[in-house]
Amino acid sequence: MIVRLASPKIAIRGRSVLSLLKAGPLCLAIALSLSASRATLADPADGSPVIEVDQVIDVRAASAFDMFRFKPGLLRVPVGKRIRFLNMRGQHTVVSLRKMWPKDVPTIHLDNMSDSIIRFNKPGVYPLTCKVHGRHGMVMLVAVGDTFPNLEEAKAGIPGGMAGKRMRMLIDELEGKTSQ
Ligand SMILES: [Cu+2]
Repeated sequence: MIVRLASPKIAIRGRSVLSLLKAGPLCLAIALSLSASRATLADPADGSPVIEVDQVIDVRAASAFDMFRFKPGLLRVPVGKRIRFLNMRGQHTVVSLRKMWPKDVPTIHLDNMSDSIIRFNKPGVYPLTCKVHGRHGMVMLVAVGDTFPNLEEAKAGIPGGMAGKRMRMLIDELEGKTSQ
């Protein structure tokens, strides 16, 4: 399988992935070739399978809130883990929720990428939304490590509307206030 950088399509605070690589990024995004197979990828760090997040449109859902989703909504991973973002159905994006994002970590912006890998190298909570469907509550939370230095700050930046509703549910789940 050919893996290539598609830096023109990925901008993290306006800089290309290649320039981030040179700068020693905290988040590393690699877009896989569109022709890449769906075969499970191995994490080069330890050979374990790369964790996958899908962006789904469930046409059988009773409401928009349930129709447009990241799957899973809450994802807990160890520091340094790679996450593969799939976008198999629909025109989705993966974008940092800036008001909740750790101040010292470059934000993420993937537009309509079918298959991308992002590595999270610092403990914390990383809230992501889809620009297109965020208003329906299409947000997710990546929780990296065992402690989350920016959690309280992130809570203060929870957006309104359906996105905020889902984000509060995810944070409650993270903090063990629900049993999902
Ligand atoms: Cu979407």
